[in-house]
Amino acid sequence: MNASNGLGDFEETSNVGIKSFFDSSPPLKDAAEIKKKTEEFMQKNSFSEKTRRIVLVTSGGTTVPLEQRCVRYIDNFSSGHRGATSAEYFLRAGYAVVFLYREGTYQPFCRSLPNNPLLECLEVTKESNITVRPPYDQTVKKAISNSHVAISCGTLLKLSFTTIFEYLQNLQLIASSMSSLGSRALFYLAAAVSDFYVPWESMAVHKIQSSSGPLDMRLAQVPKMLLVLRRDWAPKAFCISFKLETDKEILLKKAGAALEKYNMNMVIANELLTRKEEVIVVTKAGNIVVQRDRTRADADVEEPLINLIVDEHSAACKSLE
Ligand code: PAZ
Repeated sequence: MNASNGLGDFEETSNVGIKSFFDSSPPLKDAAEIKKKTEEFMQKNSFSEKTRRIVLVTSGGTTVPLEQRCVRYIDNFSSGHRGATSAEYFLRAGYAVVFLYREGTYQPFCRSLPNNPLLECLEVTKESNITVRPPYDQTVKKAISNSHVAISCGTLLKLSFTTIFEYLQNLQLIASSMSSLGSRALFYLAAAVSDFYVPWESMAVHKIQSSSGPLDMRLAQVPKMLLVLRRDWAPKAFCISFKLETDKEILLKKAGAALEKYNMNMVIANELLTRKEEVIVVTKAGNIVVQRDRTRADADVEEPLINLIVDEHSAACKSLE
């Protein structure tokens, strides 16, 4: 089971494959509500401030359920750190951010909190009040206020997914609402998306029984949505996909191939073990190595990365004006 932006290496995407993927997927829960929220968000950020750009940041990994009443699923390593960190820097750069994240993964402004904030950060005082205990008090205050400011100003919309079905349905829905933004729309697709899945109609309904012996399972290939994203859903948008490999030798080759094949503006290449230190931005004009500032312990590689992207996106918007 590999994970990627839905860019498998072997199978071309046909409209038929994509249509049948969506037709056979279980309906997205709350689709009408998500559509309404997304459209309101686009409206607010398009018309209240003419120059505001909007980015969709996808974050975390998709699951592949093995049973319809799901007990078991295939998952991948992605923690959502890249997406959450990037969303913060896009907000600082003045973008409105739709943050499409895997349930339970890192959230913008909460990266420095412990995994179990309630139990570790809070304490009951003598007067039976609940307070945030040091040393978390400052971090929690900052996290709450940054996050609330972004949400209450209407510049951060958070939407979640768990399965590959939910992720791709959300992506289609959000991309379609963003298409009216033209070149002001940016797609930053950092989620680790399953390449293979079990089609809903061929999936066991109930828990698979171990008494039936060893499990043989055939996984279908997930259709390559980047092609339709580019071609049909949001053709004028600035599109950035990610490529993760564990073998340095093939990383740049595969990132370059994705750039061409899916007509991306950029592909961000990263290696599993060094992904928080360094990424390589692959573009048609050449490759740029981006590293975090190692003189600062708390520096993120996303800081120079998002600066670079904002500059490139600005230049692309200007050239299309
Ligand atoms: O989520 P995370 O911070 O643990 O990891 C980020 C990442 C490696 C998933 C991301 O940078 C990435 O490369 N996403 C696409 C992965 C792929 O090729 O499927």
